[in-house]
Amino acid sequence: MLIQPEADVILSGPCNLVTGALGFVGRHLLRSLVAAGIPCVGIDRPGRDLPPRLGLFVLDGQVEGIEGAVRYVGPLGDFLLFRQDLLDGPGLSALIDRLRPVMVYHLAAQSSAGASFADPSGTFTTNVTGTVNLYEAIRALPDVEWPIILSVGSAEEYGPQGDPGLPIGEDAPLRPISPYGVSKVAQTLLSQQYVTSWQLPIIAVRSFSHTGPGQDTRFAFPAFARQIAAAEAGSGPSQILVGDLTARRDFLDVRDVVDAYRSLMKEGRPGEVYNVCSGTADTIQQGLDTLIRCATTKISVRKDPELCRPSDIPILLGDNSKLVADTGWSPQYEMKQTLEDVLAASREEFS
Ligand code: A2R
Repeated sequence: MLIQPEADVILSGPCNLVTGALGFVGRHLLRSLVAAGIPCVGIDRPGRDLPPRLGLFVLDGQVEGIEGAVRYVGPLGDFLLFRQDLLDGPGLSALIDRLRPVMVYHLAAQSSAGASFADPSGTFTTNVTGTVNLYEAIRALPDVEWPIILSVGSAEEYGPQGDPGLPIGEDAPLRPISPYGVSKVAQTLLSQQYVTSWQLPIIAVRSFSHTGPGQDTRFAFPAFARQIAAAEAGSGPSQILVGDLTARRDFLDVRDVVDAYRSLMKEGRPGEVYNVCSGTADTIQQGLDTLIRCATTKISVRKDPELCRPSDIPILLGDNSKLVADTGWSPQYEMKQTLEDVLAASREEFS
């Protein structure tokens, strides 16, 4: 369906750009930005079919007169989406030149540490070359028009720190042990290099684990929740498969992560790195127990060695005091609520 461009309104003023817009965090971020009345444009790579629904947003169709754009509409407002691969440097530059965003949330990535062992090269290309292409596209704009950029890195950059190094502050040594972690170290260092060499206003974050409704089942809690929901619906076995449950992780709800990103765009200091984390760590077992307690049918658990990584970090516990001091941010969601929402989203699939 072709629609008339009210979309012009989005493109004619200062917009916020979200890379990786169709991903887990991108959807939650767009919902938050659109609800605040901010004109938003997302980009994500071409290839797969566009999802007809993204949370509260519904795919409305191509936008007449604006090549390559589709529009998602929702009760709180709309956003435009361009299919653009970050690895296509010239295409990306042309799009950035056309959009001239005032803020760029750079989320696009191969985002799974586990998957990075099977595809280290693809992980590196996407996370490092994709970031270079984005920064070069932005640098080509007149410097008075440079947007503030948020580069999203990961706690996987820290790797194992040992007990005396906990909680992990931003100055901790970087000891990544997955291809993903190494790629995110490179992304964060590149961000700092662009600040130093060119004064591009980039704020870097290292985000610890986060979950919430809509996360991919490559990640532990959505994978458990989906199996539980399938068992409840009689569509799957009551014995669920799990990986290593002993790892301790510092978990946040994705909606709190989105709030932290937005706060940093307002109050954060370009050139700085910020941990985004809760400051507490639980085992994956504890989260699984919470999900099982919420189940309406009896669930048993079997360990599947295939689900364990070749190397894993025993504990990631972050220090969020820099983020809190600079922005006043504090998390709003209890982990129990988050996990109930993850399970509720999985149940919808089977209803
Ligand atoms: O791989 P796909 O087809 O699912 O698309 C992902 C997209 N993406 C790209 N977009 C443009 N050009 C590329 N070359 C490219 N490669 C991947 O980025 C996906 O739609 C999005 C990332 O979403 P998720 O995998 O769901 O990640 P999530 O959880 O939203 O994480 C956001 C950021 C990432 O930088 C993570 O490394 C960090 O937070 O934890």
